[in-house]
Amino acid sequence: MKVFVDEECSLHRPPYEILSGKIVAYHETPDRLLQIRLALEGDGVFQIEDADRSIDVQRHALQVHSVDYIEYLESAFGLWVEEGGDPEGSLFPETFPNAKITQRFATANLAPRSLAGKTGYYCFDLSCPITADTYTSVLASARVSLSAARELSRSGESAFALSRPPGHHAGTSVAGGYCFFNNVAIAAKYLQQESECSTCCGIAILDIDYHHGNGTQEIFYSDSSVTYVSLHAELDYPYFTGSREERGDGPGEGFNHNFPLPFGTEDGAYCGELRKGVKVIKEFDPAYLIVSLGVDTFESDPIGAFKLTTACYAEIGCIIRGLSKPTLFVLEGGYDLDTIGKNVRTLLEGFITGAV
Ligand code: Q9C
Ligand code: ZN
Repeated sequence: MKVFVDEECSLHRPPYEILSGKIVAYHETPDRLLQIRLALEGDGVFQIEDADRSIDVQRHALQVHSVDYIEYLESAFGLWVEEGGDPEGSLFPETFPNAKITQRFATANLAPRSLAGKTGYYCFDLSCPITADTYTSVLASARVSLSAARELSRSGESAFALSRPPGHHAGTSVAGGYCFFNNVAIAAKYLQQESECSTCCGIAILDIDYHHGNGTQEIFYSDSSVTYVSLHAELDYPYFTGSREERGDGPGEGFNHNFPLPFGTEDGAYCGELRKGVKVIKEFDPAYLIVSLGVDTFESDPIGAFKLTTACYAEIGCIIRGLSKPTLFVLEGGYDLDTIGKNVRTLLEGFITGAV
């Protein structure tokens, strides 16, 4: 299996995040990529390939994200430094447009004009500080998923986008949960445009990150050509999305499927629910499958509360293999550096070989 990488993915390196009221080291680090790469390379099962620097990433990102959001991400850090921000530091939101104070903006569909206003407007939490290098890495991350998607559309061969920052929390015009561009959504739009049948080309997105992919859900909520299926922790971050009742809207109704699971979920129960999600995808019969691959479901993940073991990742890979679709795996979360490499490798090998 080909694995796409880009060294610019490692430039984004915020020094800290605010978690449970504490300033803690940023969990979403470049070391995550390094550990996974070390676990995948060396024995010929995976071929590491550089993403294509000639891809016009912004053009493809515009199929998913609003132009004002993209321009904000590109310019915010420079504007902040002009206003006196620390060039070595990171830009955090401080004031959010809570619905209880935004009547004027909601009715007129206005974006705030001040930088501080925009910084709250285009972000929903404290997990997405912007540094001098953030936008470079955001582009690189999408470039990796586009390069892997192109491999799928050209060869039909499944591929893995080994990229960061992750994407599934990022919506049309909002960053959050370590995510800025929604890499799987950008890849899905790319695959639809590249394939002969254009927008009728059905895509299924299977999200097995520990957290609900609120951004992916939002982007495709009214779209019947993309089925979104997510397994995630109920009652955990991002708190306001991911219920079973969210089934899509308008023409997209019935094409959004959430499987919220309790804290402490173990291998057997997880795979049982995964089989249900996979059944939904089988019935939809997509041309391509995209997997939002997070291993923060692991028992020793520092921010997740499921209890999956490494053996379970082989079974997950095997269950996904059962769909027999050209499959694009895109990295999302997973924060235990000692096991992230082994767990990702075990899942991909389960998919390749079908052995548990
Ligand atoms: N109290 C991904 O796995 N902070 N993002 C959670 C919980 C943000 C996770 C706070 C977690 C984001 C891609
Ligand atoms: Zn996650």
